[in-house]
Amino acid sequence: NPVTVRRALLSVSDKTGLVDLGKALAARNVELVSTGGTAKALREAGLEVRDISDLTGFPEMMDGRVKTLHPKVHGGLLAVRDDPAHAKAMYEHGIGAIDLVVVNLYPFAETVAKGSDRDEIIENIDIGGPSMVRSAAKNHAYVSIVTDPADYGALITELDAGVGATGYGFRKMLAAKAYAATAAYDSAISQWFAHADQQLKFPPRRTMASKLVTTLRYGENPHQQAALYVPEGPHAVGLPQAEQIQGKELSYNNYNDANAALELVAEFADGPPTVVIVKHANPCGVAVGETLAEAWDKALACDSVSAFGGIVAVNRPLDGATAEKIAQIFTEVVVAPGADEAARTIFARKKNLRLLIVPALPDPRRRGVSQVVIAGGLLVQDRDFAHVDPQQLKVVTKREPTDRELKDCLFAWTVARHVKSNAIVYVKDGQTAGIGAGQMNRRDSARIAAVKAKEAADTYGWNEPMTAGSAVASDAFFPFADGLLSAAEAGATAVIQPGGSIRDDEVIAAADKAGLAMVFTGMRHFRH
Ligand code: 93A
Repeated sequence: NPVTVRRALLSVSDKTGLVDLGKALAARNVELVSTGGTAKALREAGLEVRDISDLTGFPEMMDGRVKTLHPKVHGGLLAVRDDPAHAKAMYEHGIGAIDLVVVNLYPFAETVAKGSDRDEIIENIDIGGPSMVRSAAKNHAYVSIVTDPADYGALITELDAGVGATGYGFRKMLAAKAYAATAAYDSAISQWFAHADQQLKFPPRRTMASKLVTTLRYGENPHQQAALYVPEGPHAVGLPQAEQIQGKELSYNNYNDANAALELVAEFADGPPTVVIVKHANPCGVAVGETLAEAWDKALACDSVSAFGGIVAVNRPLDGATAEKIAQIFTEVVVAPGADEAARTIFARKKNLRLLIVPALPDPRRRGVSQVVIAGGLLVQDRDFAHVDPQQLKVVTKREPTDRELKDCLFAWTVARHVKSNAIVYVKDGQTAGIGAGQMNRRDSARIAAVKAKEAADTYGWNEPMTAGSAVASDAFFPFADGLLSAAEAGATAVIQPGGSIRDDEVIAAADKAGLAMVFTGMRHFRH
């Protein structure tokens, strides 16, 4: 059922493409109604606009907090037009139908990201915008709701095809997109609330004061002295708070590697049984399974050569079956949030294996600072606490990832942020299939990961490497198509990466040509 668009309500924070859209609508005899800033921008371009306050009979008030929250707006959006009772209510209360809503919301995430203070962040929680979006989307039987400036062109095309009217399929597609937008918006707000209290004043006037816990046998090399400290203020729990059940004293490298394993496995705190194997601070196998024992087998299969002498972390108390499997290869350290009697008994046979029980897994989203000593100074930064909201992923290819691909993409993305740059991580069915770490160019990382996957296939006698049909993550954008193409060659069918290269178009075209599904995260996770 086509609906002719006679009146449009425009209220946008991001004014990209607004004037062109306003002109196109005006040329199609659509009445434009707008809120303050939007009306101003349209008027300055010479367009005729009706103020929202004229429509509601109320001024915009309370610093703009109440602009469109009014029955004349929401009645106009929500009325079921062919319901006589609704039509009567519209008539009695002087409510006019609104056929099109163009809204994008106060830039909440951007306000947080630029380090604004609490008041400004709160002020950027949009209430009226999402309300209109949700009203219009609910009533998509009659109303078109556009929330993304990228859809302005499609809207005009639709209007022209329908001689001034939109079709049901188009409105329904827009409504689905609208609810995804408000869901992502609220999710960003709720994430901020979860972490607002931990927000640090940056930069700190002084760097963390710490107290000595213990000296270590030596540092990264035997000729270096070393010691372990804990911060004096509030801090996360981790290895310094762990109980060592057995094994030799931890070395400097053990701490560094075990911490890498612990911080990665903590990403899966709420997930299924997960095992991480680390070597030289890089993961060489990560997997989830029905049981920890199954996850161990899957993690080991990624790179069983590197796993020798590795550091293992798990996301739940260790059981005997898993301990038995771990004990079959030489393992330096095992970190777990618990271990049952059977596991302890099995490990007791391995005198040198260090077993550490941590009181809890550290929160990967906690705020904090990281610091690096440079000649003559100290580089201090926020720890990399930010996590991409899966709802904010942007599909950039013609093909959308399947559910399975998307799941593997997110898994690969989580692992990749814990791999030294340049990081390339292949994942298939909740199991790393190949990891390329620490190379000076991205293509080499992609190649190394593929070579390792081939070696694993040879070791296990598989017909094809696990990279066939995998998802691949890249910690930073592909600057050229070559890295992506070598991933496709290795058999990857889905890609997750930040995007943002000046050659994105080239990379997307290459992905389309290879039939890949690709999503952009908009967030980079370098780790050096
Ligand atoms: O402060 S609000 O939550 N209260 C409202 O009633 C309201 N109506 C629209 N925010 C509201 N908006 C938002 O204002 C829109 O979502 C849009 O982002 C922005 C546009 O304001 P302006 O046209 O003044 O630039």
